[in-house]
Amino acid sequence: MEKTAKAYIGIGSNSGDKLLNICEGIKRIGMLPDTHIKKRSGIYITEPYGYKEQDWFINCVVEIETKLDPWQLLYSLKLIEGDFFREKGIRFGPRELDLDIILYGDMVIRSDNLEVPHPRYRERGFVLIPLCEIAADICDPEAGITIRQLKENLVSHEIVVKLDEKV
Ligand code: PH2
Ligand code: MG
Ligand code: MG
Repeated sequence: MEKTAKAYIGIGSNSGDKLLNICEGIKRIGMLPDTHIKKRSGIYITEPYGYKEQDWFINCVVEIETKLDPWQLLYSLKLIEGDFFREKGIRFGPRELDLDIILYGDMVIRSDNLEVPHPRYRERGFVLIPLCEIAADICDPEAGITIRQLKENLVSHEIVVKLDEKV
C-alpha cells in the first residue's frame, strides 16, 4: 500500500466569482482519490504580489493527506484548474483558480515540471500568513526552519487581510 503524505496546497483566485472558485476548488481537491482535506486556513483578501496591474486575490491554504504521489497530485490539480479556466492570460496574471503545491511531506523536488517546496512561497505573505495558521511548527525541509520563523522573516509589505474563519 502506498504511503500517506501530508501536503499543503496554496489556493488563489482573482477573477470571476473568487470566493466561489476557492470553495469549489477545495471541494474538488477533497474529491480526489485517496485524498482528504484535514485543515483549512482562514480566507484572505490579498494585494497582488509581483505583477500589480490586476485585481486583488482571495487566498487560503489547505492541509491534505493523500496517497497520490507529488506528480499525480500536480496532474490532478492542473485538471481541476483547467475546469475553472476561462481566458488565456499572462504569467502571474489574473486567474480563476490557482492551485500550488507548497509542501509535500519533507520531500525536496527540483524537476522541470514540479518544484517542491514551492520555489517562491517563502517571500509571499499571501501564502505564509494562512499557512502559519495551520502549520506554524512544520519545518521547511530545505530552509531548515519553521513556517513561523519564515513568516517572521517576511519582508514583503503587500496587504493581506483575513476575511472570515468560516465560509
Ligand atoms: N499568485 C501569483 C502572483 N501574485 N498575489 C497574490 N496576492 N495572491 C496570489 O495567489 C498570487 C499573487 C502567481 O501565482
Ligand atoms: Mg501561484
Ligand atoms: Mg500555479
